[in-house]
Amino acid sequence: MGTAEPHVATAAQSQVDGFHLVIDALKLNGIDTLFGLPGIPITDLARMAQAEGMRVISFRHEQSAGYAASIAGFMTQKPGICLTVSAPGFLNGLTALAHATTNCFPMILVSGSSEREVVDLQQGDYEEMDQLAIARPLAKAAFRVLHAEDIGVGIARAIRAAVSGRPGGVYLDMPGKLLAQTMDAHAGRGSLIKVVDPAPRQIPAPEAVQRALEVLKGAQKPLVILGKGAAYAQADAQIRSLIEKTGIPYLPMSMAKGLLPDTHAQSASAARSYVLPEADVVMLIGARLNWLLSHGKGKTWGGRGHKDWGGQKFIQIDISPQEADSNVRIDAPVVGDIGSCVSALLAGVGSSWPMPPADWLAAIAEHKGRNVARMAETLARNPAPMNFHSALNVVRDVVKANPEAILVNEGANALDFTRSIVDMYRPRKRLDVGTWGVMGIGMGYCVAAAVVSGQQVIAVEGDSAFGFSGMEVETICRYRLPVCVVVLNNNGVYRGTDVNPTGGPDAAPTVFVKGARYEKLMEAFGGVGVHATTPAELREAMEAAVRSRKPTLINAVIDESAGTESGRITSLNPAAKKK
Ligand code: ADP
Ligand code: TZD
Repeated sequence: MGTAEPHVATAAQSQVDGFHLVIDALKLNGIDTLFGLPGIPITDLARMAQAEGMRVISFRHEQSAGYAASIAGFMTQKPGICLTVSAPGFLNGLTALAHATTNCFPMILVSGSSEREVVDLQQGDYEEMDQLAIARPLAKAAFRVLHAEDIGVGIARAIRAAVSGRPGGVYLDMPGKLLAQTMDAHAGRGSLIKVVDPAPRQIPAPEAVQRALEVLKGAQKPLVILGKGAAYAQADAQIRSLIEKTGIPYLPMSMAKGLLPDTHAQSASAARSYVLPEADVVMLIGARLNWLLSHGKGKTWGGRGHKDWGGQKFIQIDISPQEADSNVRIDAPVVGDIGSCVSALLAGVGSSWPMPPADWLAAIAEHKGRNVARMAETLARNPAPMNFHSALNVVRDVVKANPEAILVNEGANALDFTRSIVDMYRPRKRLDVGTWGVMGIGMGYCVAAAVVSGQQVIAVEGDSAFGFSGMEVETICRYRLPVCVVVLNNNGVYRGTDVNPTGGPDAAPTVFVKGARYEKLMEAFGGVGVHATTPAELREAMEAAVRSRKPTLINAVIDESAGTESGRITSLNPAAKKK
């Protein structure tokens, strides 16, 4: 493969090629970073992008590059770009594209593709695949550009589709031939589009706001639920103001933790199982009533049977008009962007909004107090071997001392315990498995979080979860990123104690090599590896990592019998239900 030629070659002084039109179109729209993995036909695109001053982050697997792009989109409100080769590279990136769409993160998967004529006649081209057709159902939108003069429009459409309305994943197909096409440089420059107002504000209808305020006013036991849409919206001050002016207790969904500090007096997190069935009016802000909220019905919500409505009224603030009534009746949908909706509600709330009834707040405080005391007792124990609680007690302290640090989290028990034990203090600092509960986001998220923010990243990983993207520790070392990975190692998926019932030589399906030394993986690439078997060792290693900002992997060995099947969602397991 040829190396990147300087921007404009002599004979073609007045010509521009597809490569440069793509780069210039992205830069024109403030996109300065590409996450990807090179190969035919996009190697030179990556090289030229770097030569033109873009940050190009190369991964070891496209799935990690894709997850990086998706979370960069969540953090910045600009589409994260993932660049892949055709067919297999494209397919490797596709999981992340679907993940972005599912989680409402703006992302653009740009994949090189083979020659249209050959693909369409199925003549067996190198990495032949009808990528556009395959991407379409998994993306919010999918486009292909065939002519250099359309690159500007293609990228503009992709950006708008990714960030406007409900954000999502967009696929952009770039046949190899397109990148090498040339056109008149002046016309080329003129064909690029700087997208004006890519995510326009969507002002809610005044009557919808009024309706919501009336429902809220009638509440005896109001509750607000903040979802990751609220975190994405970057309307932090308005949201905090609405919560504090109304005095309504709130529950943050996982990635909305820290939107207000978890230590806030109005946080009802520690009384979650009390407030959900008890609340009479629930205002959802950027949160869907999907499985993570038990579909808004059933016993979690005080319903008698598992599909019964609990009797509460719902207000839902969401940018998607189709979201309301997806699971239960929404009495007051407020459709618009969260910043505009919350501002409109705030204006209606004014300065004399009555506080929620004192007995509701007192009952929540009592439940909280009891649960917090119980948790404190558990966290203070120091069992040998270490368990999830004694290890996470350390992480909790380190995050408290470093509130700007970004916490990446995946696993089953490793996820559930971290979510409930580790308090977050700032918005958008907790990045996790999201709507699907997908494993494999870990190292890709770490790379993107460090690249985008420059902040220290701390990843808390189940040992199984880590394995999905573990090779990216090389990427972390290569770019010298301030990432500290803590692998909570209990020798398997969920636990390491299963045995093969036949007595045969194969390990049980959930069990890994016992006593694996994950820290050596980091050492292999020049990072710091630590084997920690006590909370004191874990603490020392984490503090050193944060101090030095060196790539660090701490193999935190915990009790292999700690944890439950699937963590908190054992009940979704058909086999476990039968037991
Ligand atoms: P969680 O998993 O935290 O409960 P979800 O991903 O289920 O959150 O819900 C996020 C919701 O936020 C989606 O329904 C999405 O349409 C909505 N959303 C995303 N961005 C915005 C925004 N800027 N304004 C309004 N709603 C938004
Ligand atoms: N594959 C993918 C892509 N996503 C998944 N969620 C799973 C498989 C199934 N799965 C979970 O839901 S959690 C998990 C798997 C394999 C790993 C749990 O083990 P762990 O964490 O070691 O990461 P704990 O702390 O030991 O439970």
